[in-house]
Amino acid sequence: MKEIPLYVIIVLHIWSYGVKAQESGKVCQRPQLDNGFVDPEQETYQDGMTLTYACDRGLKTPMEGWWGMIKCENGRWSDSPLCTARRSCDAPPQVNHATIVQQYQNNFSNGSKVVYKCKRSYMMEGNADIVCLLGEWTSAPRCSHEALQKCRDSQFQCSNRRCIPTTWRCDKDNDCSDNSDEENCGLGTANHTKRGREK
Ligand SMILES: [Ca+2]
Repeated sequence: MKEIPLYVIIVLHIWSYGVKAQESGKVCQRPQLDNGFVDPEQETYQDGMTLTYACDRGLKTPMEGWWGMIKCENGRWSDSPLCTARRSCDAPPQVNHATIVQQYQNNFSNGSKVVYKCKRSYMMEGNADIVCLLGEWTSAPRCSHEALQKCRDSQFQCSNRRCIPTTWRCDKDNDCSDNSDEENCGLGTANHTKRGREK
């Protein structure tokens, strides 16, 4: 068998050493951070190193403390550093015909969650829980009785889905509470009143 020349062996050694060195210590580049500063400030960071960062006056990191922390993990940062104006949320939005299961608070920290529950005979559309993400709540559900309530033949369905007796339509009384029973009443249909009649 022909012997492998010495220079080939040397080149292979150098090459494999280089690959190993690259694999074991992939460095991270300095992360992009607007409105804040990193510490320590370097161009590259070694694998496994933790970088702290802080935000300019009035801005906050997504974390609870003043400082944010990210770690260089094999060439990638564990998270993107971020400085935003707010991270906590005010009270969650009110949803008609729903209650919030948790106790009321004035301030909700980033990542906190509240759960809505529709009142009896109302059905939920959307997710029951919403999350506070950097000062904004994710979209809240709706509670409607649309699907549950269907009027009988002798009834008129209001735009708000309430059911009223058909005879209450076009009688100059707002029985639906959204006045939809008094809309589109042609001439001559609204000439009776039910004053004095029990509703
Ligand atoms: Ca009416």
